[in-house]
Amino acid sequence: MNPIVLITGATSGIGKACAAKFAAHKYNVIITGRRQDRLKAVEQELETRYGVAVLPLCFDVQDKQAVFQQLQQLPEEWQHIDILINNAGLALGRDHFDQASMDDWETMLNTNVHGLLYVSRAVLPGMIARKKGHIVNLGSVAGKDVYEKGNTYCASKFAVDALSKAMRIDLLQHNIKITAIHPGAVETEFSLVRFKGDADTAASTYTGMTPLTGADIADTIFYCCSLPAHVCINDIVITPTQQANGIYIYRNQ
Ligand code: NDP
Ligand code: 8X3
Repeated sequence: MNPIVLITGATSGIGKACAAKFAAHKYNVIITGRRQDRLKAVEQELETRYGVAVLPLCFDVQDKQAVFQQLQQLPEEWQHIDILINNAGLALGRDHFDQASMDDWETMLNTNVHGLLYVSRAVLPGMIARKKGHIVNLGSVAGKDVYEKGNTYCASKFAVDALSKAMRIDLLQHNIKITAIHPGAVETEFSLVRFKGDADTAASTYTGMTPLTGADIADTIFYCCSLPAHVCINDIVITPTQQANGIYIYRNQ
């Protein structure tokens, strides 16, 4: 039987690239997201191209009840989840602390932090029973250094960093690997979401530089998940060569 990976936020960007990478290596893939039409399209593409089984689950990771309802009622053949990739997440707005939207703050914290907590707790009992599993959390360079106008997005990713460390400690006894991946600029729909559909501002994020792609991050995650049972990569910060951290980017003139 093929191993199983569950990827949250697989309708776009890094999550979608991870789904393709793992499917190409004969994993059966559980893909999640809120956009049903996108899930259907990804499902069809993966099944056709890679001949693996795909289970699309449409829910909002902020909705605790929906998360547990969907993940506790998986069909028998999907219950043995080997790898969970907590990828669903977003930034909303880029504003000074005193001017940022508090609704945006709540959505970021509810998605990036609460969503990760709910999905992890829903998946963990099976991993604990089997004494085996690997959870990959998507942090960010924003979770390593705070930058101007990053306030609550940065805080949510600092929380992902802290939770990854905490999970690694508390789940040691259950033989569960925890890997945190902290990317710099990756060209996905991230900036379009952050700037609320303003395509010009979104594109300017990547002006004068060569950003990472979703596939770059998927390759890195797949590498971490392909290591022998006794090896765990704890933490990776990965940036474009033209980026030092969340603050310093060298742009071509
Ligand atoms: P995208 O916007 O391209 O993808 C985000 C994915 O998350 C989508 O599939 C979206 O699906 C899903 N998602 C968002 N909110 C929810 C929700 N409430 N419930 C369920 N799914 C949700 O961005 P990226 O691929 O770039 O981002 C993926 C992760 O990587 C995020 O956690 C982000 O913070 C992190 N990251 C991104 C970086 C970048 O520069 N791009 C750098 C560092 C970290 P749908 O809309 O269908 O629900
Ligand atoms: C996304 C990278 O630098 O825009 O997490 O915060 S950054």
